[in-house]
Amino acid sequence: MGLFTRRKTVFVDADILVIGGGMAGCGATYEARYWGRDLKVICVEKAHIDRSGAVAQGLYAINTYMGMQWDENQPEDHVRYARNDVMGLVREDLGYDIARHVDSSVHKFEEWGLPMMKDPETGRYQREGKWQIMIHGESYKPIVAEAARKAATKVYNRIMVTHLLMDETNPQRVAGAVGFNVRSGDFYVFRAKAVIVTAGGASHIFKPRAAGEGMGRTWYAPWSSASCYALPILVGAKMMQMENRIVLTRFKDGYGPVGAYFLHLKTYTENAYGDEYESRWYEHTRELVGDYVDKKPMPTCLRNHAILEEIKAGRGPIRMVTKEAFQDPHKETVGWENFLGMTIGQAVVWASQNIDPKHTNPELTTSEPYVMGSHATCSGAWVSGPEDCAPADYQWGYNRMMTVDGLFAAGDTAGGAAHKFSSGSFAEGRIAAKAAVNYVNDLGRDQPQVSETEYQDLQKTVFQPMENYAVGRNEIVAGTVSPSYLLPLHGLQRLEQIMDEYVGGISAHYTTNEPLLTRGLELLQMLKEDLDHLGAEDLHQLQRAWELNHRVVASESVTQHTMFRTETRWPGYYYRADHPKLDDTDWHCFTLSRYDRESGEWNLEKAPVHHIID
Ligand code: SFD
Ligand code: AMP
Repeated sequence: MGLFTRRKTVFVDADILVIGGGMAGCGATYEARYWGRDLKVICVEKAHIDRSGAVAQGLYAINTYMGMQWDENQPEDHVRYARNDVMGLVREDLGYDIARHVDSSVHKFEEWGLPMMKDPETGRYQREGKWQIMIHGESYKPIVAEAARKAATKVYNRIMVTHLLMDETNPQRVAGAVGFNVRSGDFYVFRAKAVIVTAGGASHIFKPRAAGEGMGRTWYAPWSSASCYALPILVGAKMMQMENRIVLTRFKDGYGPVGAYFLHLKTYTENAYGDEYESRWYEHTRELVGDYVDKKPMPTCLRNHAILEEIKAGRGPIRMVTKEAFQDPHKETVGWENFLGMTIGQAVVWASQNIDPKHTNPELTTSEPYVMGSHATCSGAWVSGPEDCAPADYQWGYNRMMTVDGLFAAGDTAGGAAHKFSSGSFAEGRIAAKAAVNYVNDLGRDQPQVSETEYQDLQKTVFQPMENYAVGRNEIVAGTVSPSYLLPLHGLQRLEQIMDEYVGGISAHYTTNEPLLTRGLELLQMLKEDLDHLGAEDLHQLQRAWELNHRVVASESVTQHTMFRTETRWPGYYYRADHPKLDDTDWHCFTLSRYDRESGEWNLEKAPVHHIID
C-alpha cells in the first residue's frame, strides 16, 4: 500500500464544477462567472486548457454562425437545416436555443482577438457556406481558453476525472467528482453543488483505418475518450440517440475535413473513371429512405451512402476534383492553409505521398464511426430544454440539466442538437452555466454531501491498475504479455475490434444485425469483466486505463441503442441489414436509455419527437 501513501489527496470545494475545458467547458466557465459573481467556479481539464480538446490544433472555419445582424439567417432556418440533415430526429427546442444565442459568442471570439476573414466587398464575415464563416484559427483554442482562465476561480489542468460523486442523502443528486493528476498522481476530490459535464465526444471506440503507428490519425481528436458519456451513464443519467454514430467523408490518410473544399473552393467528387456518381444512386436511396433523399442540402449520411455504394460497385476510389480550383492561386492558398491551420497532418500526408492537389485529384475515404453531439449527429445526454420553448415532456428542471439533479451537459456531451460545432458548443456551455448558477442559488441550505466511504472506495478503484501492474509485472511471459493483467492498449484494440466487427465498423462495411449485436454485447460483457485486471505501469498508462473504461461504457450504450432501433435510419452511418429501410411509422422517435449500475441492466424506451418549427 506504499503506493497510495506517497500520494496526496486534495480536496477542492466548488459551487460549480466544469468537467472538461474544451469549447463547451470554456463557454460554461466564462458564463458561470458572469451570472455567479461570488461563486466558486472550478474547471478541471485532463490536458492543458490552452491546447485541449477537438480544437487543440485550431480550426479554419466557425461552422455555426447565423449572421442575424445582416439578416443572413434566422434561428428557425438552422433548426430546419439540422433536422433535415439528421433525418428528422433532432431536439428542435435545444437547436433553436443555441441558434438564437450563437452569434453573440462568435462576436466575443472576435473581441478576444480571433482573426476573422472578412468579405472585402461587404465587410461582413467571409462566408465559407450558408452557415460557416472563415477564420485564421490556429490560435482559436488559446484565445477562448484565456477568457475561461480569467473567469475561473481556478483551472485544474492535467487532472483526469474518472467518476462522479453522488449526494449522500439524495442518490438522485450529484455532489462532485473524483480524478487524479496525470503528472503527480495526486487524488482529487471535488465537492460541488452543480456539475457541468463538457468532456467532448468519443473517437477510438471503433477500429480506425490507420492502425499501429498511425493510430492517432483519426478525424476526431484521438483524446476524445467518451468520458462525457461514461461519467453520466454510470450515475444513471438518461442518454439519447446513442446509435446515431457519425461517419465522415475525409481526405484519405490525413482525415482532412472536406467542408471548405465543397463549400468555398467548389470542388466536387468523381469516381475512379472520372464520372459523376451521386445521381446514379438516387432511385436506390429513395427506396431506402423515401422523400428524405430530396432534402437540400442532401443529408450528410446520404452523401456517404452514395460513396459507399459506388465503391462497392467497384468504381472506387472516389476523388475530390481539385485540379481545376487549384489553378486559381487564391484558392490554392486557401486549400493548403485550410489544413495548415486545422489538420496539419493532411498537408504532411500530401507532401509525403507526392500529392499536389493542383496536379493530382486526392482520394477521399469514409472514416470509422465516432460518437458525438456537435456535428451532423446528436448522440448524448437527454437534457431538459429551455423554459420558454421546450415542450412540457422535454422540461423537468433547469435548462441543459440531465435526468440527475444538479448535473448539466453541453457540447458533444448533450444530445439532440446537431450542427452546433465549435461556436454552438461554446454557446451551449454558456446556456448550461447560466442555468447551473440558478440551480445553485436555488439550493439554499439544502446542500449536497459527499460520502467519505464513497470517495475512499473510489480512490482504491482508480489506482487499482497500478497495483495490478506492481503485483503482476514479474510474471511477464513475453515482452508485454502477462498472464495476470491486461494492458490498456490491448484492451483498446479488443474493444475496437468488437465494435468494428459486430456493431457496424469499417471492416463490416458499417453493417450489423440483431445476431451480431447480441454477440457484440456478450463480448463487451467479457471485456468489462477483464477491465478489473487492467495493468498500468505509470500514470500515463493509468490515464489510458480510465479512458478505456469510459470508452467501453459508451460502446455498450451505442450497441444497446443500435439493437433497440430496428430500422436503418441513417444509411451511410450504419446499416441494420435485418431492417434495411427507414421506418417513419414506428421510428420517428428518439431512443432513450438508462443504465442501472446496481443490476447492470439497460432500460430502453422511445420518446416522441416534437416539431416546434414548421
Ligand atoms: O469542419 C476531460 N470541429 C469543427 N467545428 C467548427 O466550428 N469548425 C470546424 O471547421 C470544425 N471542424 C473540425 C472540428 C473538430 C476537429 C477535431 C477537426 C475539425 C479536425 C468540431 C468542434 O471542434 C467540436 O464541435 C467542439 O470542439 C466540441 O466541443 P466540446 O467542448 O464538446 O468538446 P472538446 O472541445 O473536444 O472539449 C472536451 C474537453 O474535455 C476534456 N476531457 N477533462 C477532464 N477529465 C476527463 N475525463 C476528460 N475527458 C475529456 C478534453 O481534454 C477537452 O479539453 S470540421 O471538420 O467539422
Ligand atoms: P466538414 O468539413 O465535412 O466537417 O464540414 C464542415 C461544414 O460543411 C459542416 O457544416 C458540414 O455540414 C458542411 N458540409 C460539408 N460538406 C458539405 C456538402 N457537400 N454540402 C453541404 N454542406 C457540406
